[in-house]
Amino acid sequence: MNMEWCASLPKLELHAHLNGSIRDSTLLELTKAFIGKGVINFSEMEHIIRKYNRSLEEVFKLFDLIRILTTDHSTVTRITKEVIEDFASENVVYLELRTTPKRNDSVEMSKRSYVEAVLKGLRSVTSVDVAFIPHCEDSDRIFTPLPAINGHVRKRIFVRLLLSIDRRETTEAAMETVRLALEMRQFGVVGIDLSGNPSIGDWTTYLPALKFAREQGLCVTLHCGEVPNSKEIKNMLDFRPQRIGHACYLGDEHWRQLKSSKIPVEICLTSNVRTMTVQSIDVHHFVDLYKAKHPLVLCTDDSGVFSTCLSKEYKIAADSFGLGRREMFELSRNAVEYIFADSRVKEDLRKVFNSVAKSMEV
Ligand code: 6MZ
Repeated sequence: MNMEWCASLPKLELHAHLNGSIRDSTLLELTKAFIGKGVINFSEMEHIIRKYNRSLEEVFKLFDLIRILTTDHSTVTRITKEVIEDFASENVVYLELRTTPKRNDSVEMSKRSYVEAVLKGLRSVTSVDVAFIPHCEDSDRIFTPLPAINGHVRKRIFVRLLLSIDRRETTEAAMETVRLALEMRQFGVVGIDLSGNPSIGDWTTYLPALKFAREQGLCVTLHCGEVPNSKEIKNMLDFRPQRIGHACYLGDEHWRQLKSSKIPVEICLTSNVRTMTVQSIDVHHFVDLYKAKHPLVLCTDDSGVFSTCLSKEYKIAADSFGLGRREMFELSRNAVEYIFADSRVKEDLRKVFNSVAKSMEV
């Protein structure tokens, strides 16, 4: 499959972690600023960054290092802005960006001020139009090209936020995140994600917060089956989240349950292969789910950490599983039905796909 075609295809990104999606150049710049401060072991950082296939444990070590680099408000704002620009530049028309609100007393950061720094990042994007406030979008405008500046039609991207609960947190901290998400709904927060190192913690710690989120009308997505844990996988599927991410270690009974539930799966091909949660691309569960017509969506997970982008993920899927343009177009278009934003946004996105179907030769 032609990479240019994959890049020009309108795409939806539903599983992208902010701090995992930082540009390499920015990460390097931030790392350099810490040299000599004794906080970061530069050679350890460099070793992990340069390593191609990292185990899941090494990936989480890298996240701990990234967390040190991105602890102040202005850096959070900067990386948010850059991540949105990067997704928009490859024709992502809808981005559900997820991030863990962090408290850091040393820089007077609260979970709330962290999210405010993210919102500042959304507002500071100038190279594309960012629509993130619900009910304020003029639905005709996304469809009608905006006035050309120097011959270029401005790009437009819908952005919604998911607040993540880290599996290292307490029940109370998770509750705080959910309450914050509820207060921030007016600024485009649409749901809650449970993520973090899947080998630690017990997801039932967060069940009260997840139930509360759902009762209050927030959508919930869970990292499910990233490591073998049969009981947890079953309980997560029983909870019936609106979506799940990964689904690598499901047993036969889980597959039956998942398929009958029709819960959409966020598929992260490169992430799964690089962290070796799937043996190789040709045995990836994408094939089984795709053949069963199970709802699924291709995502990057951590485009910075795994040196990928959404267009690349589409190309990998097309090349590895023998899908043509028509199938890839439908795969991308179907994702509209699994977003957490409201029906007006869905309607706008359907129009986007209809408007380009002919020129995409599908
Ligand atoms: C589980 C992951 C993840 O939230 O600081 N995260 N959690 N599995 C994965 N697969 C590789 N990739 C990223 O972004 C970074 C955080 O997202 C979660 C981890 O908690 C990581 O620290 P934010 O913006």
